[in-house]
Amino acid sequence: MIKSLAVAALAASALTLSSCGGDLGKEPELRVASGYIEMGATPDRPAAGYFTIMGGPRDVDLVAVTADLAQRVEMHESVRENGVVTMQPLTSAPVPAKGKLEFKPGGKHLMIWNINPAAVRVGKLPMIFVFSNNNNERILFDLKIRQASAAGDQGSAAMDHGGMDIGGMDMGAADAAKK
Ligand SMILES: [Cu+2]
Repeated sequence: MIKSLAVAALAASALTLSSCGGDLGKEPELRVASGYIEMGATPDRPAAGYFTIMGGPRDVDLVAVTADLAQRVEMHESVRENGVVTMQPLTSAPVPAKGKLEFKPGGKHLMIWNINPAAVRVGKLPMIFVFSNNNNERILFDLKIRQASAAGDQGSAAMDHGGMDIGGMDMGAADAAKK
């Protein structure tokens, strides 16, 4: 947690430096800048979603991401401890003022179950990003859908998420053990 805050602070300061030449005096606007979905290796496995959100004038939290054309969307964070990657559900993620929030392979990510086949054919999934400001401001953004990396193409996203799926199964087993 402390580590991720430090990373966010670094990202924020880098952004401040790089934007010096450009939009001086212009208010930053909270927005989804980019993103994509990578399908699971097989249809029964969840897809992974990654994106970058640029912060506005104030700190806010991303509190949910939803899609009408998917059965379920969850925010997760993968954490490596003692060489083992597990993932934890996230209820919110901070978007620092004038900074950015990144969901990327090996870190925070979306897991998306059962995307509507029509959306997969079109190659994009309309998503709703819900924030903690302005009575839960909603930003609509289409994430492009990519097929899972083929076996010959060792895409880091697919590899990382393969590890996380194991973490998810472990979590499920732990839940079952409690009952
Ligand atoms: Cu996950």
